[in-house]
Amino acid sequence: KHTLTIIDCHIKALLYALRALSGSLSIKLSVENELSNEPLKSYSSSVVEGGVLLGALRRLHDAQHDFKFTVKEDPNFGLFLESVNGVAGNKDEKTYWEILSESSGEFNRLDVGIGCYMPKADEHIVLRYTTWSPQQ
Ligand code: B12
Repeated sequence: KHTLTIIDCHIKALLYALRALSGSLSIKLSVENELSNEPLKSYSSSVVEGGVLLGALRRLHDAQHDFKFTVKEDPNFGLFLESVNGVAGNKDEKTYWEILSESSGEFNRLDVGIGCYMPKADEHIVLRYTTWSPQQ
């Protein structure tokens, strides 16, 4: 078991070095559902330097069979994240996927959508299924 842990560490270090060489950034992605008791899911993904969050979601989807998402094009603001892992936002129920960035336990909403936002290295992005209030 000990040897396996060491090998695991080396593989991680190697992957990290390869990503740095190819100009891609690692990010952490969490998916949480505020409206159900479903456990939080965490993934890691990567995006090319200067690339947008959509790229990290696509890469994750291609690599991981239990992560899927759909988008809808808005004529003014670009891509709207419509559903994650089969759960879709709904106008009548006022539910949607909120996109946040977490740092030191503090959560901040992104000020643009997935087609515009450029993640930083090692950023923790949170997709949170929640409801919107009337003033939002
Ligand atoms: C209400 C609102 C919402 C509601 C829409 C609910 C609904 N169905 O009515 C909810 C809460 C869902 C929402 C979510 C978000 N929003 Co909003 N929203 C608004 C707001 C205040 C008014 C929109 C509106 O009702 N217009 C009137 C109707 C008649 O026009 P409409 O074209 O049909 O409106 C649609 C679009 O605005 C769309 N929409 C709303 N927000 C967003 C965000 C993105 C990225 C996209 C592609 C579409 C989109 O939903 C509306 C209804 O279908 C605008 C501010 C503004 N100036 O427009 C921000 C605004 C559009 N939202 C913004 C943002 C950033 C977001 C989020 C990314 C925030 C986040 N970090 O989670 C999320 C989207 C996440 C995702 N899943 O992709 C920004 C977009 C900036 C940009 N250049 O990308 C704006 C301009 C506010 C701002 N200045 O920060 N939003």
